[in-house]
Amino acid sequence: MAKALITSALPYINGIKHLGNLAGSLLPADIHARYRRQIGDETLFICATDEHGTPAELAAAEAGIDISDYCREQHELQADIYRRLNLSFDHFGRSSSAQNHALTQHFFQCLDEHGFIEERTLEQVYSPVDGRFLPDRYIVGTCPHCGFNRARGDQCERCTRPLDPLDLIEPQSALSGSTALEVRPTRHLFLRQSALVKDLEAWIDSRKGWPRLVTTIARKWLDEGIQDRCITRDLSWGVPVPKIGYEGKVFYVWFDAPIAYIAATQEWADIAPQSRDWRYWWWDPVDVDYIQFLGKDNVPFHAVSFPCTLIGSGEPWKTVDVIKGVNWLTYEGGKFSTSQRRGVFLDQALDLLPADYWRWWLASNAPENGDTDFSFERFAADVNNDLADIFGNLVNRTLTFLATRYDGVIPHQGNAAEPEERLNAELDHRLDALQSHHKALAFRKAADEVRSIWRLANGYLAAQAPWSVIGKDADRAAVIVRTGVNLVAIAATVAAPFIPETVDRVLEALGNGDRSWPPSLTTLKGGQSVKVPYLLFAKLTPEWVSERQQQFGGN
Ligand code: B3M
Ligand code: ZN
Repeated sequence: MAKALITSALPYINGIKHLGNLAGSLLPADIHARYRRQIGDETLFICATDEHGTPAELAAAEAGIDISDYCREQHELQADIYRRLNLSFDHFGRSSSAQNHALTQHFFQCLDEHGFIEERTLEQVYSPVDGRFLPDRYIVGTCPHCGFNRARGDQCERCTRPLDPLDLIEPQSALSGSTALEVRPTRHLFLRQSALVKDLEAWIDSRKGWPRLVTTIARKWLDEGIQDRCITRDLSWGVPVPKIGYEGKVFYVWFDAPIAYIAATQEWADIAPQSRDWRYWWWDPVDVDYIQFLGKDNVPFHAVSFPCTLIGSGEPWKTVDVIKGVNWLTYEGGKFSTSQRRGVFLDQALDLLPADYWRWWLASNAPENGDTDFSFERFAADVNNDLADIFGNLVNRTLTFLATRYDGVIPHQGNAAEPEERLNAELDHRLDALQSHHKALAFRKAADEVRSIWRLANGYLAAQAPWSVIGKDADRAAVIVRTGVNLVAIAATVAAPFIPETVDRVLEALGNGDRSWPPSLTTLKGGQSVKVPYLLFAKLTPEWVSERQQQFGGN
């Protein structure tokens, strides 16, 4: 039995996330975690809110609440939404936890002892009007690389390049809008990533199975030359820097956020210390497969920065095996934007439809080989076809036929014949393909294969037509119906990682909670009674689509 450690990029605390965040990391991580549990692997799925940094401070200031209250409320709000989306975290923690404070300081001390920390005096932007330094997002201006005019001091949202606030053209304070900015000296700590380049390169070379997108981004960073990285900030909200002379400064959010993958595992272990051991997963572990899920803008931090922290500590920490990075989900031809409230946010999505509609569409259209555009029209067309016509119909017509003609009891007569053998062979082949797509973390292909299995089931029933055979050959009709009910169970089982809530309802109707792998055509036997689940998926009408387009400002 393999062991799978799975993390999703930590959703940032300021506000409810949109469909793009779900598609980029949370959902693929959940599908993979569910699949690994299904095949019997020992699985730990960890996530947390990423709570430090300037956007949180700015949002709390805007809302007029204390930053720690703000984060607590926002954490609860996000946790509730992820529960409703059936994201099966073993733990959803917080980067502001006591565990993360302690662990972040520990990593810093290790790095310092090994000579990887260097003090430098920096010239930083100071705003006399605001009475403070303006790190990162406290300052906005034009990106020197691509000309984007709302670039932030830490990273350009358009070209994704990390920035130094002093790089910005025509900078201004995000707090007061003041352009009367000065440059003043301030002391900061740097992680000497340049001293870790050899180790980092060897580490990257030893990784296998990274998607090309991720390898390309990591290589580009290595080729451009890894820079030393400033890991402290003149802020008060964050993990305090445990060094004399650094009172009142905290670590940079991107230093402590990935450490929270480990710290959130410690939070999880602290809930039941007798039965849970975080070291089992993170400290020199045996045979753990560690997979990180994230959007492409987060790749540099996971392929370069965080590994530098772990490797530079000199301690036997688990590093990631595969980084599954994906492209963007776009919204009706443009970008999703949290700051501009453009797109569909997860609370709105859940108000419109149950989680499985969204989960299915986002997985079966995963932005794996390029960006994917979400539009309500495409969404409705796919949902109607895949979920209502193909899957819903398979379940409904099979189980309704069983209910009306056999009183809901699976018949025992008859023996499987040539059509069932052919079906079985085809099914084996498709289940193998599905497995290999899951192993390759190719979710779009996995969803395609699930759809093919649904179609195979529908095709078998259409060709064998039990409704016409029943009048001529009762034994033969019984075989077909029994096979059909098992096909429904298989169709549900293979879909369980994607649409878990619906699958639960179907398997419950089949009186069989078993969703283990591999599913077989003979699991459900004659004599067992079966119910018909209430309508699984409603069709989305053209009116629904145009109302949504108006509501959300689509085309
Ligand atoms: N919070 C994602 C973002 O806000 C970031 C991920 C952290 S993963 C350690 O872009
Ligand atoms: Zn740019």
